[in-house]
Amino acid sequence: MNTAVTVERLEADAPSTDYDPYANEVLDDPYPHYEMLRELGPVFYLTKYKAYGIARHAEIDPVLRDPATFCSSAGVGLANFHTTTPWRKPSIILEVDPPMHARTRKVMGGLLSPASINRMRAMFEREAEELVDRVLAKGRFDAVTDLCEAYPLRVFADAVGIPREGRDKYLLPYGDMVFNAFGPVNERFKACLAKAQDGAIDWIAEVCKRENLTPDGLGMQLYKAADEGLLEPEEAPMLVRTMLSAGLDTTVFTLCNAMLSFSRFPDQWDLVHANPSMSRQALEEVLRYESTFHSFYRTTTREVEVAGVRMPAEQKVCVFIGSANRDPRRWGETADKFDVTRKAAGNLAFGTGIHGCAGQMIARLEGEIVLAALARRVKRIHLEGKPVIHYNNSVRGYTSMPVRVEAA
Ligand code: OVM
Repeated sequence: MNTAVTVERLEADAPSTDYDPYANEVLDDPYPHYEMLRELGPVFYLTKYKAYGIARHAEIDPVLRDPATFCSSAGVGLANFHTTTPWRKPSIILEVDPPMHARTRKVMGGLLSPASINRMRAMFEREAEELVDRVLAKGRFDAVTDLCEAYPLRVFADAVGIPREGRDKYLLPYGDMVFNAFGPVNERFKACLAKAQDGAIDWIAEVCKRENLTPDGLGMQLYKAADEGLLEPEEAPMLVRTMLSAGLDTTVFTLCNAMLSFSRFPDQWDLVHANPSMSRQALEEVLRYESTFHSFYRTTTREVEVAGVRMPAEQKVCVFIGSANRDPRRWGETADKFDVTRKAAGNLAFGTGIHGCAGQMIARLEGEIVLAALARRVKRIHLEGKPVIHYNNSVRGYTSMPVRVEAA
């Protein structure tokens, strides 16, 4: 008789899926796919990319709050920097772990704190009014080029303090590459890198230099922090690069997602139009409902168990924050409803934990100001044709969106 005691297996293997998060058909409408991923279980394995995935809010939040186990220094894309050479020098704030991370984050966090950026409010509001004047005069326009791109290219780039010459040509293609690089080396990545190598990468390096920055902008403040010994001299241009990498395409696409959501759900625009002071809350719901940054990775530093699923060390783990923001376990049965009156706080659009978006307050300021300026003067936003999606491996937005605005 066999008397051996069977040891109960407490850990299960992750269910596998051949799902491709980067397929055009998925990017067109990822939400049904996200539901499928959440239903697979708390942790799954992406066979096509040899990476784990997490799509539920309850598991993503603690993963992002445990940088010792789920590190960023091996890159926050699919590529593992321990085995692959990244396309550019790693970021000294994004692609680093504690204790290294704290020093750069502290400087950046100070410059982008609510107190610091409040001084930009008047300039941001003035530019938004001018832009709204212009699009109202037109009546019909392309929301992407005429509004969503135009605004950050003016106000954020001015806030950083880079030259105006070259912005239109190089800033967005550079960010496009940065965000494509968080996915696989697919055709999208290769085509984008070829384009970025045709001027944008060199231009970015040039405008990050001290001599090309305005005296009172955020960029120069990074050099002043270096003068004070808070940063190494070579770290200042690297952090200007971070601002230009993370701060343009993201806010452009967030404005796109706002314009599209309010044209699709005019009853929600009615609420904001009736009460423009709702703009900040409305923007938060846009961020939840249509997360701009959809997914990125961490890398396991040890064998670890999440919700009963074991993952070995040195594994890539994709966190689908666009899915967490639609998870009915967190948001209830109305998770898929765009509702500007809901409490959207706690959404993971800006991530969370020590790497939570350093620029989130300036991003919200831009979004709030544009929405409020529109809310005061626009009664309806009509979609006048099919918006053209901008395919990218980690951010979702548009390249064109024909609209007509009805003046209040
Ligand atoms: C950076 C960087 C670039 C893109 C995104 C980001 C989401 C940071 O260069 O540090 O944060």
